[in-house]
This record gives sequence, structure tokens and C-alpha cells, in this order.
Amino acid sequence: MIHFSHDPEAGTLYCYFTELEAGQVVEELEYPASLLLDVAGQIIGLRVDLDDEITLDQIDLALEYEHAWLDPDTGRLAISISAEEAAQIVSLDDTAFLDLDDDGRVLGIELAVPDSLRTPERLARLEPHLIALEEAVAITDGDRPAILTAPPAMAEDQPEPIDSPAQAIRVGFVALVGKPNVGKSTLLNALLGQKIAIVSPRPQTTRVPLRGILTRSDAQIIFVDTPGIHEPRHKLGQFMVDVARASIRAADLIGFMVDISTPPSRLDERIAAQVQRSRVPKILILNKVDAQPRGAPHLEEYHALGPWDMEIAIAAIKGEGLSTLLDEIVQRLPLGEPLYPQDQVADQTEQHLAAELVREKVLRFTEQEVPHSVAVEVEEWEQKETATYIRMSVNVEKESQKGIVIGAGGAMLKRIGSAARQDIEKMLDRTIYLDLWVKVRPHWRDNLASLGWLGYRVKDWK
Ligand SMILES: Nc1nc2c(ncn2[C@@H]2O[C@H](COP(=O)(O)OP(=O)(O)OP(=O)(O)O)[C@@H](O)[C@H]2O)c(=O)[nH]1
Ligand SMILES: [Mg+2]
Repeated sequence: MIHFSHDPEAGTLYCYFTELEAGQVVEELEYPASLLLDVAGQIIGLRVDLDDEITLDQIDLALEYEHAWLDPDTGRLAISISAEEAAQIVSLDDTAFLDLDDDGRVLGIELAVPDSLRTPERLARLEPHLIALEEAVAITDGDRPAILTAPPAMAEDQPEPIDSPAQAIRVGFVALVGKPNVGKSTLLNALLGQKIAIVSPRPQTTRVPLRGILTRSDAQIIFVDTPGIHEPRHKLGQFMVDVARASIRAADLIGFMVDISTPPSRLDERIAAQVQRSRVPKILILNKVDAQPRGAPHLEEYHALGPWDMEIAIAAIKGEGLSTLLDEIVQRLPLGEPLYPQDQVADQTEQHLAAELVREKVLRFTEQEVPHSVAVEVEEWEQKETATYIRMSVNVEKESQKGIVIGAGGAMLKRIGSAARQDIEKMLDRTIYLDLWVKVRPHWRDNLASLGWLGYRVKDWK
């Protein structure tokens, strides 16, 4: 959790990562601080420049927040109300105070906002995230606070459409949902004209929702590629299904995707029933039309899982039917203002996408239980003179899997590394040096702590 409050008289901005109880703060530390501003000069967050005196454990409460980010090289801890990058960083003359409890944990940060940045215009974006000072006081008394966090970027809480029709374009979130392996990620990449989602012939390739943003003059469509909905057999699977369902709830339009080359399964029926419960427009996307048997024998069975606002047969892999699909989607989206900068294509960091590309190669080159037991983490990412040095760990669950991923004489790891390096270089358009290490993390797919550590936490993706 996180909440901000602002004391206009003292000119102080508070940012707290936990419910405070009276007497909990026993120590204060001072660090240089800055304010993060957006392109319009409005405050969207703060940054403190930490040093080696503070350990990662001490700032764990802050780092739980989805828009908190620590640069391990510089020690800068940035906290923002949104995922966007600050357009301007204004360093403050006064240092910020970090409030610590008796375990040395950082509970919150206080900083003095200079007069020039304390105008209503500057504070406008922060305003909805501020809790009133009375409530902040109540927190100190141990009452349950009215916590206002950064808005989930999903559609439910997006601003109302703008008034002037001249400026309004079609804007909305389109959830691509369906069972594993029907081609959701392939479609996302095809619609965007570039690869941001990994694809494999194995089911359950996508693990976290990935937003791909398509901006054109009349519309901004945010496609949400979701994990395939299936019968979960471990906590990771449950997480995947939970986040996929959350994407259905948050969508302005649902693209229910099926594989028309095979008949509907019980899973298709169940997902269709979930989709039907939503009130937003629903499009039945019949994919893999290139591979379907003559006479489209399954068309009627899928149609019967409806009603659908529209049905369309496509071949995502060949790009067939996509422009019609896009037009049908756009005309069903609400009017609004763009939510992302024009040139932004994905909502994930380069690091996340690069780690996914490594996982994709593991999915492609290894067999049996190995592909699903792998999680890839970026451990180091540093721009050096001639190349970006990237170190990642490939986590598996068993020693035997580690052996398979490394391969005889390291051959498999070399193969994975070399294929991933080519893709990452293409994505970043620069030379990289990729250093892969294989680690055993027993039963991580069923261990909540490991899931959190590896970035599979439901709250991060809702
Ligand atoms: N023949 C054919 N194959 C396709 C088409 N679209 C996707 N595929 C293949 O289907 C497989 C699964 O594709 P993905 O895009 O990873 O499927 P997904 O629905 O994202 O799967 P999960 O992430 O596991 O839920 C891959 O081997 C794709 O190449 C298509 O239009 N025609
Ligand atoms: Mg996928």
C-alpha cells in the first residue's frame, strides 16, 4: 500500500508505505530528494538519493508498491503515481526525511515542496491520490485509512471521455482471452506489427498480462494479451488464471479467441460463459482459419457459445483478417483521450521483455517438464562503452532441470543464450553481452514468497 498527504501550511508532502501507529517512527534519516514532474509540469512523484547505509530489506515496504523503483547502481529510489517516465526531475534544496521504525524499516518519506511547486496547477495530478490530513492523523491512531493508490491502469477507472467531440478519439482496453495456445500472443504481435509477446507451440506460454498499444489518428487501442485460462495445478497457474479473469473484468471490449481447427472443448465453453457475464461488446475471434478442415465444421459449435456482437475468422500467423478485425473493434470502443504517449507500444520495461525472450528460447529448445519450471530474472543491466551488459538468472525447480538447461558441455545454455541475444539486440537495436546463470529454486511455482520475488503477484497485475 501507499498513500500521500500534503500539508499546505507546512508545505510538506508525505508518502507512507504502511499504516502508521502512534510511536512507530523512532528514527529519521536525511537524504537528498527531487520531485518528478510530467510534461505539463505537474508533480507525479518523488525521488530520494539513497546511499549504502540503507539496505534493500529496509526499503522493502516501499518496493512493494507498483510504481516504486530502485536503481541499484545509483541508489535512487523513485516513487510515482503512474508508470510513465518523469519528463522533468527537480532537485530540492531541502533534504527528505525517511521515517524508520525500531527495526530500521523505512515506513515513509517526508519532503518539503518549494512554494513554486505548491500551486494547484502543479498539484492537480497528485490531488486524487492525497488523503486528507485528518485521515492521515486517524492513521496514526490506528484507524483504517482511506488508502488512495495510483489508479489501476485498466479501463474501469479511466477518466470520463472528453467533452469536445472534435478532440475525442476511440480509446479502450481490449482483452484477448481464451484457452492456452489459441494464438492470443501471436495476434497481439501481428496487430502491433512487432514482437512484444513471446509465442510458443506449448500451452501456458504467457504468464502475465501484457499490454500492447496501437495508436492511430482516430483511436488508441490497448490490447491486453492474457495468460490462457486453464485448470490450475499450482499457485503459478492460479495466479495466471486470476490475472486473466481480472483482465476480462477491466476490459472495454473482449476478444474471445478460439482455435477453429479443433472443436470447442469444455474449457472453451467455460471461458465463453465467463465472457458472456461481461456487459461490454464481445467479439468471437476464430483463429487458425488456415489450418481448419474443409467446410469449417466447427464454426457453428463456436457460434453457439455466444451471443457475440461480431464473429470473425482470422489467421493471426499470416496476418489474414486483421484489418477488418481492427475496424470492428475500433467502432465499438468508447470515446476518450489517449492514455499512453503516441510512441509507446508496450507497457513493460525492456528488462521484462528481454527476460521473456530468454524464457521463450527455453520453451522452444527444452522438453517435458523443464519449460514450465523456468522463470527468468534480470540481475544486472548496465550500459558499457560498446555494449549493454545483461546478466540474468534462469531459475528452475530441480537439479536435473538445471542439468538439462545447461546441457552437455554447456551446449544448451549456449544455444538459448545465442538465440535470445539475437532477439534482444533486435528489440533494443544495440549490441548486448548476455550472461546467463542457472539456479535451482525448489518448488518455486507453489511457493508464494518465490512467486512474489519473481514478479508473479496478483496485485502487481490488476
Ligand atoms: N496455423 C496457425 N497457427 C497459429 C496461428 N496463430 C498462432 N498459431 C500458433 O499457435 C501456437 C500458440 O500461439 P501463441 O500465440 O503462443 O498462443 P497463446 O494463445 O498466446 O498461448 P498461451 O500464452 O499459452 O495462452 C504457436 O505455435 C503459434 O505459432 C494461426 O493463425 N495459424
Ligand atoms: Mg500467449
